[in-house]
Order: sequence, then C-alpha cells, then structure tokens
Amino acid sequence: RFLENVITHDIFRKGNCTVGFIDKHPELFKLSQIRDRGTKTLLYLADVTVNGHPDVKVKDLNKKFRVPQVPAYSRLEPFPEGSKNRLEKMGREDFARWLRNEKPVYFTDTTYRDAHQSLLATRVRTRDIMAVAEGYARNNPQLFSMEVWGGATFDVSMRFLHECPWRRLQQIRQAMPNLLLQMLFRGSNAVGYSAYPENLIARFIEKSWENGIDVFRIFDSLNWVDAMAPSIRFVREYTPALAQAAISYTGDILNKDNRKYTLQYYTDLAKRLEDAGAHMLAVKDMAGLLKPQAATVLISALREAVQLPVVLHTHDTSSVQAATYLKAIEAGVNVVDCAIASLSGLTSQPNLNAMVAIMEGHERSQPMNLASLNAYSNYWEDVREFYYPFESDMKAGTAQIYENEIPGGQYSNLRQQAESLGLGTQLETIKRNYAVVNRLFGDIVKVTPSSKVVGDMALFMTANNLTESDVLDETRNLSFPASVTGFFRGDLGVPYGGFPEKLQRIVLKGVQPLNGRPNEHLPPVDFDSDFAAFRLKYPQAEFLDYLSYHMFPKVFDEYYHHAMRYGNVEAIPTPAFFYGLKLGEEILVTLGKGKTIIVKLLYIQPADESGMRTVVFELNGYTRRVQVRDHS
Ligand code: BTN
Ligand code: 3PY
Ligand code: ZN
Repeated sequence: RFLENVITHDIFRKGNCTVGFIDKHPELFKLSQIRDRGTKTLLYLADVTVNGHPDVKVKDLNKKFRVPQVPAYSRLEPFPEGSKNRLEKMGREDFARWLRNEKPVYFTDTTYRDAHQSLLATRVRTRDIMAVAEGYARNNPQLFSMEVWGGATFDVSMRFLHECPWRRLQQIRQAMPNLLLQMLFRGSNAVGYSAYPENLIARFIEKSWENGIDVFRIFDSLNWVDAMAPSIRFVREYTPALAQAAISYTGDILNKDNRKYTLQYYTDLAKRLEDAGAHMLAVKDMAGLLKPQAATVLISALREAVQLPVVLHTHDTSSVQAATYLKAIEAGVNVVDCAIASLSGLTSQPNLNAMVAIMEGHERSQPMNLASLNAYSNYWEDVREFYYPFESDMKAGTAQIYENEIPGGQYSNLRQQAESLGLGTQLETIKRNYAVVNRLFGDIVKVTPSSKVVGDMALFMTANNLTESDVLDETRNLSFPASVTGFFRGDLGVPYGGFPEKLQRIVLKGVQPLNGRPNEHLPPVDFDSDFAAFRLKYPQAEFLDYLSYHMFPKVFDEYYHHAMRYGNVEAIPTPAFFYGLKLGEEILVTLGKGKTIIVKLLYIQPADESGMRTVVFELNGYTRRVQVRDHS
C-alpha cells in the first residue's frame, strides 16, 4: 500500500499547513514509514554502489561470479521422515536410548553454522541458505541434525549482515520440517561473550525452541559444569528438546607429560553432565587436537562412563581429522559433525561427502545419496565465491595447531585481526604468544569466550613486545586488556585448577575476584517493565528483538536503525549486497509475497558541491533517482 506522507497530503499541498495540522497528523511525519520498501532498497543499492560495503576491505573489480545451481527437488511430495519426526514420535528419553544403540553412525551437518563461521568469518547470508534448505532436507532425511544457529551467527547476522537472526531460524525451520535443527549455546554466556542473568538464559532457551531449535549443544568456555547445569535444566524444564552437553577437548590425553586434561578428567566431566540431566554427550574438539589414537581411547571410555549417545565435533585444521572420525566410529561414537564438501576442511569440519564415501562397505556406514550431496557441494562452491573478501588465506593443514591450540574459528580470523591492529607481519609471533599466554594462564580450556581472552592477551604481548617474564614482572604495572582483567576477576568463572595466583594478583591490582558462577551476582531481568521501556525506544520491534537487544545492545541499536533506513536487506542478492551494481546490471529483489521488483542501474552522476550524487535506476521499468552522499 502506498504510504501517505506529509508532502502528498491534501492540506499540505494546498498550503494550509499549520502547527495544528502537525499535531493532528503525527503519522505523516514518521520519515521511516514514508519511504516505501522499494525506495529503501534503492537507497541501500545506491549507497553500496557509490561508497562500497564497509565490511569489504578489498574489492576485486574483475571478479565474475558463476550462477549457483540449485539442485532440483519436488515441492509436491510430502517430506520424507527424518530425525525430527522420530524425536516427536519417541520423546527425548527413548530417542536418546535409540540413538545410543543405533548401528550406523549419524552425521550432523554444520554447513549453515560452524563451517562458514570457521571459513568465511560467519558471513553467509540467510538468502543463500534458504535457496537450498528445503531441497536439502528432502534429499537428506538420514542426517541426525542440521547445525544452523547460535555461536557467532547470532551477532554477526545483525552486526554485519543486517539480518534478524530469529527470522533466519524461523525460515530454516519452515524449510526443514523433518530434520532436527541444532544450535550452539554458550551456557551462561548464551550466544554472547559474557554472562547474562539466569532468567534471561531461561527465556532465551524457551524462545529458541519455540522458533525451531530441537538440539541445544551447551558448553562452557572453561568446562565448568556448574555454569552449564542451569542451561541443561532450562532445556529440560521449558522445552521438549534435547540437551546435548559438550565437553571442550584440550591438550592430548595420550601425552605422558599431561597431568591436567587426562582421560580421567574427561570421564569425570561426562558423568557429572549426565547427572546434570544431559540427554546426549558431545566432545567439542574446537581446535582439532584429538588425534586418531586418542579418539579410540576417549570415545571408548566415554561410552563406558555414561549411558548417553556420544557425539564428536572437530575442526580439520591439521587436515587429518577424518582419520580421527574413523577411529571414533570404530570406538562407537554415535554422531560426527561434518560440513558439505566445498565448505569443509582446514578450519572447518571434515568433509561430509568424502566421509560418506569412505564409509561405504563399513559395518557402521550410513547410506546417503552421494550424488545429491555432490550437487549441493557444487552449489556451495559457487556461492562461496560471493564471500571472497572473508576467506582466510590458509592453503594447507598445519601441525602447528598441536602447539598453539587455537580454535578453528579463531585461527581463520587471526590474520585479519592482526592486520587491523597493524601486526600483519607478526602472525607467527602472535601464534607463539597464544601458547605462551595459555601457559601463563595455567593451561586453560580455550573456546569462546575464553579463547578470545587468550587471543587478546597474545595480541597485547605482541604489540608491546612483551615476554613471559615481562608479564610476570610486578614492577611494570601493565594496562592489561579489559577482557584479561575480567577473566582474572572471574567473569567467565574459575578455570579447572584455579587461577595462577601471582598473575591474578598482578592483573587485578587489588581488585577482589568474584567467586561462584559468573551470573550468580547478576540481578534478574524484570521482563514486563524492561520490555515496555525497550518498546518506547524501538517502537517497531517485538519480543524476540528485545532478546537480541539484551545480548548485544549496541549491535541491535545499529541493526534497528539500518532496518529503518534501508528496510529488510535480506532479499538483495549477495553480489549486489556486498559489491553494489555495475552500470546496466539488473537484479530481481523479492520484497514480500508477490512483490518482486526489477532494479537496473542506469547511471551515477558526479558529486555536486555538497558531496551528494544522484544514482539513477530503473525500477520495474520506471526511472527512479536516489541521492546519496559520496564518502570518498
Ligand atoms: C521496513 O521494512 O521498512 C521497516 C523494517 C522494520 C524492521 C524492524 S527492526 C526490528 C524488528 N525486527 C524485524 O525483523 N523487523 C523489525
Ligand atoms: C562458538 O562459540 O561460536 C564456537 O564455535 C566455539 O567453538
Ligand atoms: Zn566448532
């Protein structure tokens, strides 16, 4: 519907406009409502075409994209029954027992979450997922689950893609009704980087389930069971979903010098997580440190220690983790995490297509349609090109990972982070310092957010040319990064074995550390009054937005204002979203049911004396002009 605005209003046009008129018709002055969605889209395209995308640092002007081919499927047939139907039929207790005793190994497909988080800085947009989600669910009902949400996808979708993470989840849910949808949940840190009040955690879990999540993979960045237990309890109390408790794997159980993260340590943790009510147990090998022989020992011991189905997650940073999976499968693991071939390997998960292929003829093989998987891999290979600015330039696996223990997602980001701090030439020093910091911190589990603290400290040491003994020199009075001070105060909890006392004293400079769970001291959110205040500030937003706002207030604020200015940018094809349009280029943008616009860029006028440029488009055959500021 055409929205009336002040300059098209009769009274205004006749020149009878008084102050009283303004008071009587406030709706006409809401600028955000005036511009129709098509105009907002043109404004976005004009801006990105003239000024570039702020997230794209280097644009390759000669880049040509192929058109990704979506594998064919029929929308008329009913969906083949999958894991979701089974969970609903059996209920979670029986389902977990069934899975534990299944002969074939199952796969969790991480393509829509961890794979692109670890290879492409989490930048894959909803649109590129949605093009294939339904067909994929129809073609692959044998999967255990699709990991589609949580981890870094929540904030990156708002922060960089200007998308609503909840709307992504709702759309995937609708497209994949037969498969279990899984998310990565950081315990008391939810999908953020610090602790949140417990009643907010509970509400977040409940809403995640309502909007589509069936499997909550819950971990704590220090493997602290007390911090994971409330999330496990909330999944049990507020949802019929599966609580999959994840132990983060660090060190090497087969290393004779290792006295800290021993086999005993892992089996004890597993038992405590089973006692806390987990329905499944996962080993989260975020840095890809679990070697094949160690997998045999660990998986066998865990299967013996608990009665739960056991899942293994790894990153292929060393490039040998398929061997680890094979050993784990032979030791009885129930589910392994893989990614579609073209988004697998290196800092991502092992290759799903290859894993299916090498298992053919194995007594635990899971028959899947390899030809179809390969067709989807071809789709993602072409889509991946759209995201070329976000590739890390890692070319091959590295055995250095066993020394630095950097998680996959962090490893691929490190170069960009180093470059942005002017430390681009010192990547090797940063990696070495990462291991030094780990030792200084007492050998801790490193996974979001504890891995970020270690990374921040490694960058700090590198930037300031500090050695281990400089850091431990009490006379130096260093200004440590805020995340490091917070860590030693206990913001993330207490690491296994406690904090190294001397360093804690040096970092805290007299501040008293917290004890207890990190969110124990946080007052509960008063949802009623707080939500009302939120609505005053963000009138177009609803309750799910309010949860987003709680996780990331500043990011949400920017996302909201971006949405007010440019509308919903999800529908813009990815090349145009990141690189704008070329002269004469034409794209289709579907703004809503039955509302598809055809946009063609005709020409761009030079900047006028105030720095504004007029960008001329054709929209559904009509010429439209948009003014944008040229920031160059
Ligand atoms: C428009 O399309 O013109 C207005 C978009 C309004 C978007 C708001 S932002 C917060 C909230 N979350 C959504 O998904 N939509 C609204
Ligand atoms: C996350 O927390 O985002 C992770 O992927 C940790 O491995
Ligand atoms: Zn991972």
